[in-house]
Amino acid sequence: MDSPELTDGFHLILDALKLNGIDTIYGVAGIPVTDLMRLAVQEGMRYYGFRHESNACFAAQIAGYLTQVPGVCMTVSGPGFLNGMVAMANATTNCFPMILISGSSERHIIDLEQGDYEELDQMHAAKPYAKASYRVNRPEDIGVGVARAIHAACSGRPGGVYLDIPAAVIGAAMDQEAGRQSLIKVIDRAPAQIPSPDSVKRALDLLSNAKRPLVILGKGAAYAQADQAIRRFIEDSGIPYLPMSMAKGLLPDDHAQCAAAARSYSIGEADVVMLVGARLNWLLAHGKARPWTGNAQLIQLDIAATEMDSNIPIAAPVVGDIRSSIALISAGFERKERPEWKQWMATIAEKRSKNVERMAKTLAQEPSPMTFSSCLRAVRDVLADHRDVYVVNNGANTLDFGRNILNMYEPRQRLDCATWGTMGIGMGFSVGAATVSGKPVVAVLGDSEFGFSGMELETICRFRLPIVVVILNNSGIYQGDDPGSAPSPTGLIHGARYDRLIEAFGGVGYHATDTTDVTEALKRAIRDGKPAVINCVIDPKAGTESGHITNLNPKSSLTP
Ligand code: ADP
Ligand code: TZD
Ligand code: MG
Repeated sequence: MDSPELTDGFHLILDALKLNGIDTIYGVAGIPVTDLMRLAVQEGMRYYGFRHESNACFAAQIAGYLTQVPGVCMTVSGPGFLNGMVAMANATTNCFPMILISGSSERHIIDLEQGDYEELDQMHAAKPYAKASYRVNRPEDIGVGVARAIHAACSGRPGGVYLDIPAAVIGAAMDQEAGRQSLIKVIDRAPAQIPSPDSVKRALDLLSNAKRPLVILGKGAAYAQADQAIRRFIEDSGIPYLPMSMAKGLLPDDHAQCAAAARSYSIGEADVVMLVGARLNWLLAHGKARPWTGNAQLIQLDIAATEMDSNIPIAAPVVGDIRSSIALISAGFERKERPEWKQWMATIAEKRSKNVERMAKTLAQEPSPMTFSSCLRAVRDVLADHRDVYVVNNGANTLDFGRNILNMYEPRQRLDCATWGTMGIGMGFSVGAATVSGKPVVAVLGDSEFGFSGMELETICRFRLPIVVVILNNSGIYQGDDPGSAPSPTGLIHGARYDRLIEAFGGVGYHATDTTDVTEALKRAIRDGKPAVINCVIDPKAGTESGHITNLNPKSSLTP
């Protein structure tokens, strides 16, 4: 008798991913997933091997954010899994869809704590930080496990999902046909969630009675990929809007209705604020502290019902997906002349011009050494001619100045630490963005931020990715120490030549001491399309402690 054709966990995992349109894996190899990665490559999937799981996991989640298909990160058990967990928590906090798949050790040894190789109860360890955490205990359940992970990652509010696959299951064989039939092609990853007609009417009533309405666009709006509908609603209504950092570019930053350069004024004076995929968290002072004045009634468009009233009362909650919600609000919105709104927009535009003028004066200065402002102005001007570039921006001052100075013109092309203030996203996000978009990436990073993931320079050189890392090197976290003094808690080494690090891997290093250097180097690096580092020497005293959130930093009243 012929022996039956067999398949095994290795093949079933990859088949389940491929069946669901997942063709890329980010990870770090080792027991028990090494052969899984080899097989993935053999079967035509893209595998990007990193130097640390955190960075692989950051790459996966930003791929998920950009494509709405969950990014997949794969790690070994125990420490490799835990290395990925900070990034997985970051995905959940930021509502990015991703799946972390880790191999795990022998269940019967783990559960009796008998000391297996890389022993850890990973499924339970992941639970507090994941939107969902599952374990597959039999090869015939791999299909269900992957399908459930996809649903959990993408439906409703997206997030990070953990999928635990013990080594024994990865290696286990089963009948090939039964295995094939056990796989599931997910029909609808993120079902539309239509808001109730009542909720839409309530929002429209509030809006039409407003005198000074304001829209705040968050990264939930960017994620929803309802770009045209959002733009049309804003333009048809004439309402001024503010983009949260990763919503920049949803409408171009130089749009006539952009209120970003009059942010405090517009929030403080608005009588109705419509939040579109933005939470009232610390980034919006919880809707309570300055610039909020208690003047505004709120409309909130969000897919998560539990988000409503989380900080202050929401007068018109609209629970649904943004594509559906915006379509209904847009359809119900009465288009007519509203002189009051025009006047309001004009006042904002006037404030904005004044602020822009003031900022232009600062930006035009050429101090030596460079400041954040002068260096970023040079970066801004080069990027204005390269609007397909994805910008990853992180650090403290580097982030705060970068958010204000670097203009975005296209949706979802600005990526940063966002909700959690996480340092270390720089290189992972860059790899994720480069690999899913095929476009050049310019990562504008603080020297401390870069250090969290700097070894991935080797990764970008190995895969020859078009990533240019611009390091704003002020010799420290927020500020640098005086030359020659003992290292302080915030100081980093003076005169560090980050440009030389990438040369070790065959990439191109540039050392920039003035804005002409920055301009020339960035132009060349983007044109070459090869991995590069531009080490920009910034005045160590140019930054402020904690950047723009000094108010969150406790200070002892007892020490001088
Ligand atoms: P930002 O940091 O830009 O202000 P947040 O991360 O705070 O944005 O808020 C994003 C919000 O968008 C979350 O509350 C999330 O539930 C919501 N969201 C994500 N995707 C969608 C979607 N497709 N439709 C509606 N809301 C969404
Ligand atoms: N660790 C992690 C994971 N996240 C953090 N946010 C911090 C530590 C604390 N931290 C910040 O909040 S910003 C920052 C750290 C270490 C680095 C700031 O230095 P930088 O930027 O060089 O990146 P600037 O331009 O010097 O301000
Ligand atoms: Mg720094």
